[in-house]
Amino acid sequence: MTMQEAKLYVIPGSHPSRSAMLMLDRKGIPFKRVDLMPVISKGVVRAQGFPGVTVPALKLNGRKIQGSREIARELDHIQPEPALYPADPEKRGKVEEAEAWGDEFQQKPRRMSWWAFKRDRSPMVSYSEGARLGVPVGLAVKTGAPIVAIAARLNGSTDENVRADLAALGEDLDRIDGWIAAGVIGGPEPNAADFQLAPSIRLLMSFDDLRPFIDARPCGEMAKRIVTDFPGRTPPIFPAEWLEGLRT
Ligand SMILES: N[C@@H](CCC(=O)N[C@@H](CS)C(=O)NCC(=O)O)C(=O)O
Repeated sequence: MTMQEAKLYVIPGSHPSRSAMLMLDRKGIPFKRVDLMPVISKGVVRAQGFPGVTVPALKLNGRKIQGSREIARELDHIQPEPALYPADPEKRGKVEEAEAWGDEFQQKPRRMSWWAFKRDRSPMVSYSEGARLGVPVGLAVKTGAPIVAIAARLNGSTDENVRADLAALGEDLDRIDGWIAAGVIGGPEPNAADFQLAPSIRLLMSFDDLRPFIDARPCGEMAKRIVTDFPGRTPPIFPAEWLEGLRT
């Protein structure tokens, strides 16, 4: 079967979008990346005929596949090697469990990012490195206050939620380190859960406030190995007392 060129709709700096890009690269499937502006992306993706409003959204061989987990399964289906899921059902179950947890976990770095951008939009430019949005990134960021306000609201980026996310982060990272210790992720052949989790960790590490607590952990090492480059940097922004839980 001859493959048509794949088209992947993404938002610059979006962590699950990076998961999809990494998995396409892993399979050696060439694709055209279409960068979309957050919030505006919802309408574009719907207009392209996808059932939902989120990125990553992939057009491949006439099919429309939306969601990082769905994309992982479809890629293994159309091209089994290198496999994104283990053949052994028990091992596969564990990878799927870590992957599903990672899909939920995505919301925490997403919520933190919009919380931070609402306070200071200037770091947003760094997250759009290499993106082609159709307008200069600097201008998009300068005029982006309404988009940031909507995204922060839609993602529940309240002080209360972000504070709770930060308080639980140490435990979340311990859980990921536990999966590495158990050999579920972090092995020599990255699987769908590695690709799901690593970009979320890299997005967390883009915060100067958080990087020191993650860098030397097994999950920090794993994330740097799987995602060799991840754009963006946010200077210290969280109140010191919100980071207490990470210090202990
Ligand atoms: N968990 C899903 C959802 C992904 C998701 O929520 N993507 C965000 C970007 S990180 C999005 O499209 N948001 C719409 C917006 O920002 O307007 C996945 O892994 O594909």
